[in-house]
Amino acid sequence: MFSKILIANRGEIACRIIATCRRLGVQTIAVYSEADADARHVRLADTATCIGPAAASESYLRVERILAVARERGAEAIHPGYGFLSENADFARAVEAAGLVLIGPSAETMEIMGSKAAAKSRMEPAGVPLIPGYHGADQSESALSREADRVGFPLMLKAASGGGGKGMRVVRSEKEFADALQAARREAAGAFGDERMILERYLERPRHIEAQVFADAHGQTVHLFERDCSSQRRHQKIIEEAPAPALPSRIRADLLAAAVRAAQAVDYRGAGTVEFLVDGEDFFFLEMNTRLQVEHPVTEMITGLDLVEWQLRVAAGEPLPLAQEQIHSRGHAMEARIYAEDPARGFVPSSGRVRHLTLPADPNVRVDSGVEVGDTVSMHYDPMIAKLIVHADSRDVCRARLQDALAASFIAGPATNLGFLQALAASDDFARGSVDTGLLDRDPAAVNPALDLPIESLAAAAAYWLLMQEPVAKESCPWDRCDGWRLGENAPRSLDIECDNQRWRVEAYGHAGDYRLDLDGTAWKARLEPLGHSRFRLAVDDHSHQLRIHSHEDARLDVCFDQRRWTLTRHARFEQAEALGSNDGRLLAPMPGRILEIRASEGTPVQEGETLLIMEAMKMELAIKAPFDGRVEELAVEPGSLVEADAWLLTIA
Ligand code: MV4
Repeated sequence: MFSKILIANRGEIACRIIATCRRLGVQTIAVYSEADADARHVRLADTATCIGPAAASESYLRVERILAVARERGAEAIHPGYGFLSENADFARAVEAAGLVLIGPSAETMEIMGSKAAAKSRMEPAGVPLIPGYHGADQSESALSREADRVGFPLMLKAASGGGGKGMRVVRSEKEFADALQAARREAAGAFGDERMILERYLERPRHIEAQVFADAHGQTVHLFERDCSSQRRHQKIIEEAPAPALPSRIRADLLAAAVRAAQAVDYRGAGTVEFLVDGEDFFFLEMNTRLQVEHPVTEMITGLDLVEWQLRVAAGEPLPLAQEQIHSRGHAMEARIYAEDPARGFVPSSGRVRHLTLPADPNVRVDSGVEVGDTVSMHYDPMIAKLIVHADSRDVCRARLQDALAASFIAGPATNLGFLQALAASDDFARGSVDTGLLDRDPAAVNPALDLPIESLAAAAAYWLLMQEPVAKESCPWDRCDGWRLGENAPRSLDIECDNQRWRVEAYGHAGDYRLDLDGTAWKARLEPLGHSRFRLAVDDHSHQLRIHSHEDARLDVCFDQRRWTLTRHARFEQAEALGSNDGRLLAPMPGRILEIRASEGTPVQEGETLLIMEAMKMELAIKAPFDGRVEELAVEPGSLVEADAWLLTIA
């Protein structure tokens, strides 16, 4: 075994590799970019060296710099993780030339699998089923057009040296072919510097099932069963699981045997994944990934093995730890990827500082994460924050545990796909195990329908905010209470609550978690009882429910109820009344509070709607905006000032 390795990666996978190294007594050298100086992988590693600026091309992709660090620090081997340099044959060659070991297959194997045409040519004689098509050398338009007619329509044009989803085109008829070919060639030339194409019959709704294989340098090759990764969006995987649901055992056995033959056909070494498209009873080779994959933990959960340990042993020249007959699959595992992205805005990546991070601390849930509270999710890298991996004896229990793990998770700061993951996990398609690769792109609303806000979620949010307003101590003194106490009877407290651009006005009576909520003329009896760890029991009229409330601490919270997640925002009651007293340009405080920030300065021009100052009132932030274009004439407060309701804040001329 090695005594010291360098990890040419970042984030959760670097942390994951360090964990196994620590267990095996292998020292770790981390490399990092300037943006990652305080990253978790840097903190966990035995030593760490900065290799350049944030952009990957100036840090994690700098081959010479990484090799120099490896030599200086005395690494014997380099683990490339996934992404970055992990499937780069030139890097593999450079590592070898530097007298180091790359934890992965040979450069030659990477090169073959980097080309769809070369890979298919190798698979054919090995008896690995291929999608009917053409991957020949004659790339003239007439040859391709003739082959297209032979393959039939619809067909798929794929860049011969492409990977993932780039340079692909579906062609539905002969008359579309010439234009599609031209467009695909142009795209492929731009993306890969190679305009060669292959043709394949287009499968409309295939499942993506991949086999984990392992090979040592002594001629042994085994599989570690399969994973189903059919739930994808724009080629980004979302939930993966093992075993593949509803895969007949005959097909599973054939597919796994074909995967082993595929690895043998390219003299594979180390951990690899053979991807297949499964269409009814048929399965076809798609491509082989010559790296450890993001979703490897589901395989670890069903086999009880540590794949990084196997990688290290095989790279160090040891034989595979187990023979095929000694490798068993037990139960069911699922992995959900939590991304910093905003499903409400077309899944655009979201970046920023992680202000709160709650991930399940449950022996049934494995959390692989590269991010901690206070860390920044940078737009320079993959937006994955963490992976939740659960295991159970059956798929149904596994799915239930995943749902619970998702509901228990909470991230404030960047937007996340947690609500989308919960919707997918709860969907009929996922429950049946019938998700195909195109489902989420065809119709995201199929698994994530816009649901009306249930009264339970609204009542939970209202009751939570009401409860939080009530002081715990000194309750006996009416002057310290903000729950509407008055001599004689309590006045209603009102809340303006927003969810998905809809607003509700709730009038509330009561205190200490026991309320009457008046909403659009209906009165609801709500009782909220904290159970700890974000769990609450909520009774609405005669029904009670367990649910979770996660507070963002900025007048916003997430309610997880009935396997779904709602994000609710509380608005200041007088928010629309920002122009109180605006006729004479004197802006007054809409409620008592504290001045947090002053954006305006005396004498400067301002525009209508511009935020002039921010105050904190009733635990909320409130922006005071200019009611019209003008100039700030006089500022009457300063940051930190405590103001009464209707206090004069500033004057605009
Ligand atoms: C296909 C296909 C249907 N028919 N090939 C997309 C990524 C690339 N690696 C291969 N891909 C596909 N190839 C034929 N002949 C559908 C896809 C595909 C897909 C495959 C796996 C996982 C997700 C996918 C999402 C859309 C399309």
